[in-house]
Amino acid sequence: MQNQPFTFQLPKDANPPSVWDNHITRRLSSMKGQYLDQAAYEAMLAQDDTLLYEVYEIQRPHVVGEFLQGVSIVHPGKVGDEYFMTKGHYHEVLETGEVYYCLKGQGMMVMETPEGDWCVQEFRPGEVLYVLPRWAHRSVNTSRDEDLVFFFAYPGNAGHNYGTIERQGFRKLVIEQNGQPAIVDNPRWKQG
Ligand code: M6P
Ligand code: ZN
Repeated sequence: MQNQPFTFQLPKDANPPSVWDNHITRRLSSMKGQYLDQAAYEAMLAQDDTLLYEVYEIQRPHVVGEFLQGVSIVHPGKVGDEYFMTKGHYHEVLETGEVYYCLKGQGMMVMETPEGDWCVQEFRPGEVLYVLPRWAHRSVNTSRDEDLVFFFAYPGNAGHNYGTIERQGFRKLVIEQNGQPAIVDNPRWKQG
């Protein structure tokens, strides 16, 4: 780990940033129960445990005052009509936000709060997306054939709470309808 201030470059295409410590890969098998079309999910998994997304993380202490930063790449594809997406999470420390900067591709950030608010914002290259404290977040790649690539930074003490989303899902899904991305209610969303 660096003990001096440092700089690094962000990728212009789907390459990793010039500095990173952990390479996290998430495959279809880690998304059990998350996609609406369970039959399509099982059929796809039987063929191949497809790589859905990757995270290149710069290691920093998980403490107040630090920022955890990195680059994520969500690959294009669908399970049934539902686009490839990240697991999504709340922060363990709910009152912590996250900054995203879209480098490449097209997609959407699906967000919601424990109070019942929801919001979907588009990822556009060159734009910053700010996830407020208290908002669960999931990135979705809505492109047919291009990676969605973004930089992220969040407080070192935030932590990831995956359990809530694993149990209840997100209120909204992003699916392909008539060849276009559409935001629809998640019929399986349940409180708790
Ligand atoms: C973003 C950041 C990371 C996160 C990653 C993948 O890049 O929020 O902290 O790990 O997305 O999302 P998830 O952890 O929900 O799988
Ligand atoms: Zn987060």
